[in-house]
Amino acid sequence: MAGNPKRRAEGAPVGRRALLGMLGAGAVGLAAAPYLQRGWEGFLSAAAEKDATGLTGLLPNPGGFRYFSVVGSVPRKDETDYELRVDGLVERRKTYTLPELRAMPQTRVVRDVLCTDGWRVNRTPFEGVLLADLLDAAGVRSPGAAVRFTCFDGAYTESLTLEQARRSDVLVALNMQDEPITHAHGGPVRLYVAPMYFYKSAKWLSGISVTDKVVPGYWEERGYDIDGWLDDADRRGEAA
Ligand SMILES: Nc1nc2c(c(=O)[nH]1)N[C@H]1C(S)=C(S)[C@@H](COP(=O)(O)O)O[C@H]1N2
Ligand SMILES: [Mo]
Repeated sequence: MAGNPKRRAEGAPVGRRALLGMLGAGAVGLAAAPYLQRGWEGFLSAAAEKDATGLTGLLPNPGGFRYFSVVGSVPRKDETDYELRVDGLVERRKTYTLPELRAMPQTRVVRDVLCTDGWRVNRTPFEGVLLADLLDAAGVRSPGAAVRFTCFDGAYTESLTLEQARRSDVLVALNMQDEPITHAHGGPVRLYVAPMYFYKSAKWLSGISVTDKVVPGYWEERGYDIDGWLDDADRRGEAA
């Protein structure tokens, strides 16, 4: 973590913790601290050392990912109660259900996922609705210039400029690794901002609000760069 250019030392690990609350109550007290310090593999081995019950065998294999949440527990939502609200500086506010999002044209993006903590997962498919399509449907009005994202975990927020938000590799994602996004990965709907560090990809997405300027997100208020570009990203990108 030290020396990571995306994070200032004083802003670093405040409140950052793993998503163990979702994975099974028994695992929480056991392993939250080792997980933080050593990452998933460290967590698994630490848990295995202490756990004679076989509990860790029940934890899903994250396939190179680590699960992150800034809160301890997040309500589960599915097609019966999930809603995504688009509002702010738009002509037409709209609230989408999960079936409505699934019925819209879907775009697939396959890139490498990188977290500022240093882990990466290469060639990860995400699929969903272009954020640009939702913005077009809503009709951005003056002086709209940025987008603010809110989450049904009640805490996390993110932001993009309108230009970034309209890129053809920025999705309101419904699938990840060719399966519906799991709760632990931010399902049923998360943001996926392919050209930026994964902290930009807000999990449990519930709100998209057009604003007149960028409002710094949760980690950005705690020291992360608002500029989340990956080193190899094409910053001009392609508007969708
Ligand atoms: N709502 C919410 N979204 C979030 C986060 C979070 O804590 N809460 N963490 C971010 C960070 S730092 C990363 S690396 C990824 C982790 O996604 P994953 O848990 O699916 O691996 O989610 C991002 N989006
Ligand atoms: Mo991250």
